[in-house]
Amino acid sequence: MAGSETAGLQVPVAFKDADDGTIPVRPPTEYAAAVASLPLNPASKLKLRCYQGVWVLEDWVPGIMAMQRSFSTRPGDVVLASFPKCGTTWLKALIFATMARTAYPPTSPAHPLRRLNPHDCVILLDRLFAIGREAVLDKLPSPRLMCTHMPLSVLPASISRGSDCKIVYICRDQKDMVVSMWHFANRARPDISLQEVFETVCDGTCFAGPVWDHILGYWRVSNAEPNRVLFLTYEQMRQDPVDKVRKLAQFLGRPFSDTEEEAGAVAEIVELCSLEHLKNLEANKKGSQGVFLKFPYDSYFRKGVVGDWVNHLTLEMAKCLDAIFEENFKGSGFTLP
Ligand code: PAP
Repeated sequence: MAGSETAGLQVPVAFKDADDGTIPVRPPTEYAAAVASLPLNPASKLKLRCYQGVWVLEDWVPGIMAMQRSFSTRPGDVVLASFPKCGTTWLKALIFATMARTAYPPTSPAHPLRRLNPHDCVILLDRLFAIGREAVLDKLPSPRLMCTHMPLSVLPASISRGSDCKIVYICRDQKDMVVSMWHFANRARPDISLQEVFETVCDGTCFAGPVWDHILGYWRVSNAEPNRVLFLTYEQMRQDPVDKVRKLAQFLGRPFSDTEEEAGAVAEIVELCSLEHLKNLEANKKGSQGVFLKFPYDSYFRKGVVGDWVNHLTLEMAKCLDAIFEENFKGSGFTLP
């Protein structure tokens, strides 16, 4: 399917629709020796290496190195950035639906989000580079929608400092994030306990951690360059999704017209991308993704409840997490809304 154009606006193509499987895989790189010399986290069952101050799955490090070396943005690119379990799936769906709405009205039965998991619409760059299939990005028509769990500090300069692409970042209360991460990890690795997830978040050695550095990196740039980085929180999105989708559309240069507003287009996008709607679609009930670890599609949709941590964390754990984050945010001016 080619990038269609309606009313002068190009719309994104779902990544899976652009990937016909014929693009060759990049041969293994010379990075193996460099990876072996990086500090290994002995406490983690996930084999994490510390690369440029960030804990990355060992199998993903060569991909991150390749991404730093070879990825460059194109005008119109949009990168969704998040720490895992902070609202990535939801935001992928919302960005895709908002950007694609002229070609695919949200109520259309043929909408790609009705047949594809949001992760197949907006690709995770980190994993794509990890499996050496990044050449598919050249085939993806503009505007390309992409995602990363990496902090700004390790992204290629064309994303972190360039003006060709916009970045949308989402973060979430750390207590709900820990609980969500544990539930998710548990589907692929039932041997990972809540206590382990909690401890690695607290000491900063979880995947993509430390979390506070991740958040502050994007938050600072969003303050300095609000037209380039939009900073959202899961809690604000839950509270008023319609308002946030309006902001998102404005930021992406595709504000809703009066006619669209009157027709209820914003609410229709919110409904299309709602947890209740997405989790009940066949496309999201079956299948899985991942190469090194397989994650069932349905594991991306759980409860979506703000404050669900009370059902899993002790008060002591909650206080400990809050205190650590508060300490690390001290002096930055950042507080979670
Ligand atoms: P990822 O980083 O691995 O892609 P991510 O989507 O960020 O995961 O996190 C999943 C969380 O978002 C789950 O939260 P919970 O465990 O607290 O329930 C999931 O339920 C929630 N989520 C997924 N899709 C939606 C949606 N459409 N609306 C609201 N929340 C959602």
